Amino acid sequence: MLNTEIAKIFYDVADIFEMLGVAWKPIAYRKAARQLESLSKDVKDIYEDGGLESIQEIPSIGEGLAKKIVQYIETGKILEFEKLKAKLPKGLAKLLEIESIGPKRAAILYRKLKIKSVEDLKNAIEKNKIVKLAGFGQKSQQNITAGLDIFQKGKERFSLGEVIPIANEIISIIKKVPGVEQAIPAGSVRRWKETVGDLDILVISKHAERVMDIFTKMPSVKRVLAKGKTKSTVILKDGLQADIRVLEKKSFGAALNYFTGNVDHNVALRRIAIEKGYKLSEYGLFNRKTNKFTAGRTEEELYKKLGLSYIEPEMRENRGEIAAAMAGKLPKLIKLNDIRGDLHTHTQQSDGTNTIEQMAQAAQNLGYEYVCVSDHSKTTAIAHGLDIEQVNKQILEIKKLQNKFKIKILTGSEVDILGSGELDFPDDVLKKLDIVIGSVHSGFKSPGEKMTVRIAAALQNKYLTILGHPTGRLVNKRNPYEVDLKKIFDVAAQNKKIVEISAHPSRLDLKDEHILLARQYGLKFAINSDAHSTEQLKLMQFGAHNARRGWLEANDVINTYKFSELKKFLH
Ligand code: DGT
Ligand code: CA
Ligand code: CA
Ligand code: ZN
Repeated sequence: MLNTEIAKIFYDVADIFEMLGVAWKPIAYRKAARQLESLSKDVKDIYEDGGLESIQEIPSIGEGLAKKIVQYIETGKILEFEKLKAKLPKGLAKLLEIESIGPKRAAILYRKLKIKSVEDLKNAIEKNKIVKLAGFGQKSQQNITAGLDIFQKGKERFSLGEVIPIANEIISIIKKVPGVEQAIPAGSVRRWKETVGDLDILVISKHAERVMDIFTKMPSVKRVLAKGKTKSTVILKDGLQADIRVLEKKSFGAALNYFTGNVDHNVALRRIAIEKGYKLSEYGLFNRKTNKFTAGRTEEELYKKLGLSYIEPEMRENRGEIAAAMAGKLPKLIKLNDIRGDLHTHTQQSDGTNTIEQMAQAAQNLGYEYVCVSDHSKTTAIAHGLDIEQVNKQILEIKKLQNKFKIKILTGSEVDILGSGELDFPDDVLKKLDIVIGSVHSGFKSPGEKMTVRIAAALQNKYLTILGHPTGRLVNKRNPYEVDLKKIFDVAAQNKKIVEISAHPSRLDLKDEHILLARQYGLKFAINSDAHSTEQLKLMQFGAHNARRGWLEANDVINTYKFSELKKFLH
């Protein structure tokens, strides 16, 4: 939708004006951006139906902004924004990607210390300069240092959410090359690891040269690092490195296994092969004495020959999966298809972009049996949280809408867990809702003990159903808040609370290791998209694969239940 694109530009413009010290414009631009995000109709349609005038009729959008929107609709660009961007030093915008540096602070750093890049920032910290700035101090410098650290680590690895669409596009290009029988991503992408170092693609084809030609000439390629007969490496325009290998059909399983990894899993497999009198390589499983090829066409036959049940890629991290496969005790992993509903979604009534009706329709189109509307509660002001009156109204609206739909629409709320551990709504409001998701949205830097007490208190609220994104971390951006997770899982289990696996690729919270830990407490999980638009409902796949990395079965996850079972469970 154009609305979200333009809103993003407006948010950026607001940031830039703020950095430049311009007074009221940032507020106006942000207000307009929020307004655009909450429109249910595409501005393009509004414009086509009613011209510039009808754009001007949108609240918070005056003539000036309306003209800019029209310019974007017609040309895909806003000239003034391009000029504005050019005014700023290039590195400055990068600073905003660092947690705990907003536009205001970036502006101060720029004006007072001439910091205009991440490099400058590093130097300033080393020279202890930020401590001395008015309004900053020791604590701020520490926070900025921590943010910088995560930012730099994040630059080395891409988030899976960025890589999957790129991988899919490359695969579809390669599959169209004449003679290609198979093309598939291997490596960390096939294991659905949350971050990716580089993309590895494996291909079966008799005409390797054709594949090499097309691969190195894709429009998305920035630089060809190596082009061989069966192997090439490129750097894509967004900085991701991609490797491709064309292989023989006969040993494709062995190669797929080798290049899927991870390395530790591979090493363990090789040891088992040796114990059994074989030699395992990317070319196949061979008899050690006679060198005779024994297996390698498929991964399944490889594992079988090694005396193991088939291990799904998401489990191949050498975290006990080999022992489990040897004992025939692997879990039967959950599949995306097992998911029957989404229990955490937002509408335009808080910070989403679509109406309840649109969200319900989209969820129904995905084949779901149920969907829960869980807008924010009032304390999350930046997300336009609902107050009590608005929640009551929303419940009635949902009841009315239900008649129009086959899909069950559950009433819910993503309620803030306040600093005190209380929930943001009184019990008599919570009581009316089908699902209450309690989430922490503030005080991320409070000491572990305090956070643990806070969340544990919330888990004791009778009406809380799900603990939302339980660690608050953001992939490549923010570490989990300090909290005693064992304690939290213990309290959750005692109080029969569900823990969430937020499927959004920027969250994936709980992360895989934490799912493995939570599992030991006998907890049940809910995998939720936390969709803020109809499109984002599709992010569920990231949650499902993340759950597989945490060894979960369908039965561990409540939104695989049929609606009747879910209802029983919730009571
Ligand atoms: P990444 O790219 O850092 O996200 O992680 P991977 O797992 O994709 O690693 P990558 O691209 O370096 O290599 C792909 C796979 O190839 C890796 O998962 C296992 C295999 N592999 C790479 N180097 C070695 C090695 O030295 N020994 C063994 N046994 N396997 C290796
Ligand atoms: Ca890789
Ligand atoms: Ca690689
Ligand atoms: Zn949410």
